[in-house]
Amino acid sequence: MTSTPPASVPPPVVAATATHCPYCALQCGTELVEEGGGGGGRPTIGVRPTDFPVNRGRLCQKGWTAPRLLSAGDRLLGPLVRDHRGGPSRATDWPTALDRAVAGIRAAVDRAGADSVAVLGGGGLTNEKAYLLGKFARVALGTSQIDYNGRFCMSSAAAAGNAAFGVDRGLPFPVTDLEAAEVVLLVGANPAETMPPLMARIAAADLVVVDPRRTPTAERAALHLRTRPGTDLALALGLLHVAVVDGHVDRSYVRDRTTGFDEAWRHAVAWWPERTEQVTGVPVADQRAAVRLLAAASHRYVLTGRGAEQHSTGTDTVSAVINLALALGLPGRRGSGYGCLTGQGNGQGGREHGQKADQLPGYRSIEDPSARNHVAGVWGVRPEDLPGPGRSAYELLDALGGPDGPRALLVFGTNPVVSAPRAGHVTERLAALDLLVVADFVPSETTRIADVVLPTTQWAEEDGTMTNLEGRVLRRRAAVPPPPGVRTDLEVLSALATRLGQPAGRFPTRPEVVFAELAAASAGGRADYSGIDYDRLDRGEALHWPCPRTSGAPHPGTPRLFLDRFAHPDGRARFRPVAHRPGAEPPDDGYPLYGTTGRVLAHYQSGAQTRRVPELASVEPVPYVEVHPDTAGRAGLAAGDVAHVVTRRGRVTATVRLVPHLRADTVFLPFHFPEEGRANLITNPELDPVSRMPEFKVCAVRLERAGGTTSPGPGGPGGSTGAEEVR
Ligand SMILES: Nc1nc2c(c(=O)[nH]1)N[C@H]1C(S)=C(S)[C@@H](COP(=O)(O)OP(=O)(O)OC[C@H]3O[C@@H](n4cnc5c(=O)[nH]c(N)nc54)[C@H](O)[C@@H]3O)O[C@H]1N2
Ligand SMILES: Nc1nc2c(c(=O)[nH]1)N[C@H]1C(S)=C(S)[C@@H](COP(=O)(O)OP(=O)(O)OC[C@H]3O[C@@H](n4cnc5c(=O)[nH]c(N)nc54)[C@H](O)[C@@H]3O)O[C@H]1N2
Ligand code: SF4
Ligand SMILES: [Mo]
Repeated sequence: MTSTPPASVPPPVVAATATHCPYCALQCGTELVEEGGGGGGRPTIGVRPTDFPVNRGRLCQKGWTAPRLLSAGDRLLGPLVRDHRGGPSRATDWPTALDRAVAGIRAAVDRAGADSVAVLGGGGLTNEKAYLLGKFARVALGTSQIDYNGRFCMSSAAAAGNAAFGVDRGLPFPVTDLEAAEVVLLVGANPAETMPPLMARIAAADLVVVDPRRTPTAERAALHLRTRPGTDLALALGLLHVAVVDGHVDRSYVRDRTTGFDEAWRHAVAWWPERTEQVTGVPVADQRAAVRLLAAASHRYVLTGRGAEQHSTGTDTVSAVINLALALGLPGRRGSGYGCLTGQGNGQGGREHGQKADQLPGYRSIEDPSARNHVAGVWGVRPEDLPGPGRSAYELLDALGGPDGPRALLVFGTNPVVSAPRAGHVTERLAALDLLVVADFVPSETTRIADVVLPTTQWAEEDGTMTNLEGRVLRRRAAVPPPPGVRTDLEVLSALATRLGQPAGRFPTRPEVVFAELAAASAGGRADYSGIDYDRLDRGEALHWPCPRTSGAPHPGTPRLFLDRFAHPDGRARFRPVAHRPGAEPPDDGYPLYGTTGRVLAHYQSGAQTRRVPELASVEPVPYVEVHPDTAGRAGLAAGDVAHVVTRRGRVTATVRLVPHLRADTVFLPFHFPEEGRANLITNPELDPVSRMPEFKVCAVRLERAGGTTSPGPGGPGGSTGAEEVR
């Protein structure tokens, strides 16, 4: 057999590789096929959807174009270092780059101890990477200072879900259960743009959509409740009020399966419909219609998205929504339920394996002595040597380079220069570090200011597992070899750990080996993966956690949680009594409008990936702001004008897009754009007291023409819109 076949022999038929889309939490099933020689000797890869249950032969345009990123023209193909902060960066070899990173880590530790080194992870990392990153921080660095971008994404829903049900899994049922839904209430979610194939799963249902904007999802709704931003908590209390007063509470369910209804009701009793209308802007008739629709159906679901959650009131808001779902008797019932639509590809698994400041693998608390014992045993360290909880993501970023804050930061899988709230300030904090190390596969706005850039493999070049929004563990499979010069994140972590004096065996680089260790570390935890292995996944078993190891027949996994009991010791779900409070920054004369932010179909997150895909970049090439025509007119702005959207924290430059269906008191900015178009230059980092989630979804803004300022006072922009309605 020769290694190079003669030219006359046709190339071997390459079998398709079954894997999943790299982007969102739906994790659509795909097959990758080699389509011949691409640029630079790299094969080009074609993608096609599979009949996987969440997508059944569909993909959104991000999924269709995902392979383009593998051959991005400016892909990082070798490490970069900067000899001094702010100086030019230069290409180097791996040993030099790793030595440089480790020298900087050691210098920070020598100066101020282990907590002077911090780690920021991401919900796009595979389970294996997220697990090894948490272990690296706690064991190799010995730091408590690790958190991840899921804090900006899922943390409020997770806190509320844990409080209500005793465990938090985005959807406690398979996505396909939604196909039988007659009614779906979507609170602050826009799946028509953020998870398009999901719309086919809920196509048969009447949708009730709560969103200040008439989104493509709201266009398809039977009922659109166009709330004032930041008032979903009041709306949920109001809907509970209607449900109780109009006699729709499922009394026997509340009696048999829950506790705390009376206390929750006491907080909703004063939210009669007229008051709710005044605060939320949702007409009384629509409140009643929404509850009636939900109450009349036998298969009904309530789902929340970031619009409800990314608030300083996010945890209480989700709790109020769950209270409504419990009163109607939905959670833990076949054909009905409550769920949160998780966001990033591994937004679910990413939060279970220990990259969150207060958690150890298996979704365990880092403060729980038995969890510490168990995990320390798996890691071969002493429990007393494991650090305690660290700062939450924004608090960590805010502390960087400050008197008690970390001096060095390692970033894996997030782009905070674009995606963190109050991004101008965060960028300054990053610049104040002594050392910034970033692992990525493309140049991001954060790699651009790093001292050491470590180039990594991408989804189609690596093996691993992801856990999708329904808690199902999925195999990511390598379809092409990585370009020479890049390493996997696992290899990077292992190389750093061994340079820091760790035994190599403690930081394995084979994903399957890491998974086996992760599974052992999770055993007995809330997210128990110990019964899952690559063989079972490769046989196509649909394994949803918890899936504990058994001595007899393998555990089948748990597609539906809570059917018999909730995860609290008494088996009951808990109503959580919550009272309304407004957002942290109400509009005033100087900043009379609500500013909110979110996503568009063509772009993903900070845009580091999708802005590099020509087919996507050309759909939405520039930052824009959605404005009601009347509001624009008052600010002297017309369609296509360049505007500044200004808050107390800074201003964004964006092109005006007139949207007649938008609330006149609200403007909307997508957050996918860099530089002066970063929506996060203006967002408010006020944190939810429980989840530490920042208030991405509402702050007080004013509009100005770029280059000239219009007077914002009474009668100025927004004069008769948001400000007065609120008062
Ligand atoms: N195309 C695309 N898809 C994605 C992503 C992406 O970046 N691009 N990201 C993935 C990730 S990580 C996530 S977290 C999900 C997010 O998925 P979604 O939650 O669907 O996305 P968002 O656009 O952030 O917010 C949803 C809606 O909330 C509305 N909203 C704003 N303020 C409020 C409010 O106060 N109340 C209510 N009720 N609604 C409000 C916005 O108008 C927006 O339409 O999407 C995932 N899918
Ligand atoms: N204003 C506003 N801000 C927001 C939001 C909002 O709605 N409004 N939403 C928030 C939410 S929900 C989220 S999830 C965050 C997301 O924001 P980010 O965390 O910034 O998300 P990404 O753009 O996905 O950044 C991931 C980076 O890591 C790289 N990357 C991807 N996979 C890997 C990997 O496996 N290994 C390595 N080493 N690198 C990888 C990508 O190339 C990219 O540069 O933004 C938050 N920020
Ligand atoms: S919906 Fe999500 S997982 Fe599916 S193709 Fe689009 S980005 Fe990928
Ligand atoms: Mo997210």
